[in-house]
Amino acid sequence: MKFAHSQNLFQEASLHLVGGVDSPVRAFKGVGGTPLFIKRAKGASLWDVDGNRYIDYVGSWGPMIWGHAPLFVLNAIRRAIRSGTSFGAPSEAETQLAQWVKRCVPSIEKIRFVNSGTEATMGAIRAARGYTKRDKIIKFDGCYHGHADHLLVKAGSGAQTLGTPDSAGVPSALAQETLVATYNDLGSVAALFQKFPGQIAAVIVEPVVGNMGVILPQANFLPGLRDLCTHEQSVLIFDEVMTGFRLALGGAQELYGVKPDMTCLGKIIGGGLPVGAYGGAQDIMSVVAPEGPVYQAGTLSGNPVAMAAGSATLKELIKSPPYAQLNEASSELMRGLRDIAAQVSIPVQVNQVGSMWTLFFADRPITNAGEARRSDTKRFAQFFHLMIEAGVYLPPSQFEAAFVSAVHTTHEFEKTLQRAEAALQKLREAA
Ligand code: KE4
Repeated sequence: MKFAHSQNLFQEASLHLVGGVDSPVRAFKGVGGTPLFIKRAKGASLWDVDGNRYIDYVGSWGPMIWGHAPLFVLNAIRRAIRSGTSFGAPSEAETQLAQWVKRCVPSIEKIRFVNSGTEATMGAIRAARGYTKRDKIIKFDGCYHGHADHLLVKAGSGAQTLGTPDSAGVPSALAQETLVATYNDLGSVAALFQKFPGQIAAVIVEPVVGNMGVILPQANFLPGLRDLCTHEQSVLIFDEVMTGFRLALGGAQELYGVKPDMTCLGKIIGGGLPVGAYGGAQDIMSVVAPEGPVYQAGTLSGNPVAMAAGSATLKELIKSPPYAQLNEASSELMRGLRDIAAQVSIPVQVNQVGSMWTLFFADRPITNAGEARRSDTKRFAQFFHLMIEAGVYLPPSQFEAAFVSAVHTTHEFEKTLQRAEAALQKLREAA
């Protein structure tokens, strides 16, 4: 494969955009080499500017559950855009998307749309702090909730990839209000509640971690968080920006049967356009302006075009839920990857929930961030580039989730496994 045009474009981009990108993880720092510039995407495929075609398992980091550019979303955008692009005033489209979300996520009684997952978690935490009149929050080592100052503490995803889980530029006075526990370790959470009684506004968690690679909640973990927050009168916030509408219509809270007090959403609910949302129990959400004293605003929040894309996406998920098929197809792919790695005696851990998965180059189970950090990121980088050369586009970091869409076919899975086998064999030979 040739990548000359991507290389030229990256050189030019780097003169104008910080690091040549608009989001750090895209810069391939976690795997080395030059990022690919994508020309177009359709279904399960991407084409880069050099004309190379890839089976895409990034799906724009989660939104593309129906694959790229599904006609029903493009048509919804076309219809909406004829009436204008933004009004900065209420539109029926916002109420429609709110109704679709509430129909699928019953724990959400009131919702606020914003423009990103970061804004969603920022809003949720400010509401929780306003509601409880407490300042401290608990997050989990390795979880990523966007780039708000108080959440860039032991953060996963791009922050972990770049080795900056505790970002520069975050005042220590602020970071001190963020307490860090260990995912899947209820004792670490109870200890913080014991140490700071009556001071913790909220616990925010990725119910299934996607931002250290995929890490599954152990049996008692989410119910245990629910009990602790109820007992301590702290707000339990599920950050379902990635898992919302990905794992089930009702997200991880439906899959695991645990009801949070607040939920953050993003990615899929925008159908590929910028939409985030936070919502929850009426009495908590009533603290948010203009009903209450917690301020949060946004010029393009509830944008009618983005709302139309989100509604078209959710309507199709409600009409034809793809989850059983996604689970079966993804499990099949995971079985294939495990078998191939075993055949070539390369130790891997394959973590998967539904259509979210990660192949860790590690010889022991990965159940928290510390264990994920022990993965062989060098070997992951080698595998990543071998798969790129073979036309398979994986997330450019060991600490990210890969995604299967509802339009990936058996043919693509077969090609993926053939190419993974060749790549893993090369790694074995090079060992
Ligand atoms: P955005 O601000 O990027 O829309 O959402 C932040 C966010 C919040 N919560 C969770 C669970 C998330 O996964 C994210 C964003 N995910 C990353 C990928 N792991 C976005 C990709 C990027 O940073 O470029």
